[in-house]
Amino acid sequence: MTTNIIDTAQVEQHNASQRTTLQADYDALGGMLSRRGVDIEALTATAQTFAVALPSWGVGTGGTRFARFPGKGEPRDVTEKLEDCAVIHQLTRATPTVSLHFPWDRPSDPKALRQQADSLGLSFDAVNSNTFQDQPGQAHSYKYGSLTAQSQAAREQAVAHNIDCIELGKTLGSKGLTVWVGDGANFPGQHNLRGSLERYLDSAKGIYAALPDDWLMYIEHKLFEPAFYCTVIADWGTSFAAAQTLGDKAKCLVDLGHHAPNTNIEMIVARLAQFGKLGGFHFNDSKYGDDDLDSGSIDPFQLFLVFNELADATLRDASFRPAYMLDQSHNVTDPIESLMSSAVEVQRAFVQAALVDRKALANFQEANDALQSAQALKKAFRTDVSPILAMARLRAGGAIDPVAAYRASGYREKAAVKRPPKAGASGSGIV
Ligand code: PSV
Ligand code: MN
Repeated sequence: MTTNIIDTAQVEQHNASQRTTLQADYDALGGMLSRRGVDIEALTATAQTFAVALPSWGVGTGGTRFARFPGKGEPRDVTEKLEDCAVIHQLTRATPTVSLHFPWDRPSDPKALRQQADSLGLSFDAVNSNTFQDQPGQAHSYKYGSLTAQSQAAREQAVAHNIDCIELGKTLGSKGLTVWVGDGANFPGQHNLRGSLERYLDSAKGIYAALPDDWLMYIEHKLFEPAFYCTVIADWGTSFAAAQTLGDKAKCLVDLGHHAPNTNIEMIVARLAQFGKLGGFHFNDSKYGDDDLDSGSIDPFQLFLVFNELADATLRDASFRPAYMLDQSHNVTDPIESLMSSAVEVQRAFVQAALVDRKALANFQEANDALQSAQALKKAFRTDVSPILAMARLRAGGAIDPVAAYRASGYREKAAVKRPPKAGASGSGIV
């Protein structure tokens, strides 16, 4: 029995107030789509298959290295983070899993945490290791790197931490470990560029050896930050080479924000999928760099093009299932609202990509009709599939308008009373 955090009567009341309008919009869209030979019911069923994992660190207010402006009623520990994640899933029905970050989320009793998740209708996605910060009492500093550090002791400590994350993840029911290291250099000459990657591979082999057979290791690349001259795993090419070197259980993870502006990310997606190494995503959006803005808030067309490649890859191999996760920092919004809206934006791109007339597109491509090829994509992208998304939520027991239902529930105000700020609480977002 799943415990619903928001009173289901309140959600029903919200849905009742919007149901007639939704049905009218849904019927109108259904008529329009059927004239294009598309069955709206099939698309709604497709929408219902969509799921994206929530980052535990996303439910607290994030910040920049200049400041963090915490909101009211923020979760103070991992159990409160799970409660917020459960609210997001209850209203969107699109976020059934949570990705934990250790040691930020280290539970005192992993079995009890798993039970709590279970009772809230949640389970755990990939766990994330953290060797980009020093932790209190840690023997060796990561100031000069972790998996790639010159210091063998620091490298061994970083490997041991990753293995510890795997062990914790096993108890929680996770099936993957995401490894992102901030290792890199701030000055030309600071690193022997080849040597640091050799050390990375050597350390990563130690982690890979501890992976259970049914687990994946996701290698996340990032162009820059915190290392501003060069990052050891800077791009998909290096990530791909590392995944190839490690073995079948190692895959590449694409965080949308970890590329230079204007990078053709959908092409990276196509390449990695073609060679069987696309493991998953961290979704977010950006304008200038790794801004960690809400998914789809700046360039929804790019998100659509990414899903267009994923739809193509799925047609070629029905078993292709990359892991989807959000990875965002919410500095000026209520994180629950941002995560709900973002999950819906990613789901929107997923459904729009399913709308592409692939036969027509292939014919236009064959005929070298560049204009019509582009229009075939635009036609799908321009279609407002909001009624499909809302209907999918309604049928799955969620809210027609998750943000409106959330605001009406008064959840944040109640959390503010229940959760007064606590010194040393495990926050979230990197400041
Ligand atoms: C690094 O910028 C990153 O994208 C990695 O996924 C980290 O685990 C996460 O952000 C931490 O916020
Ligand atoms: Mn990320």
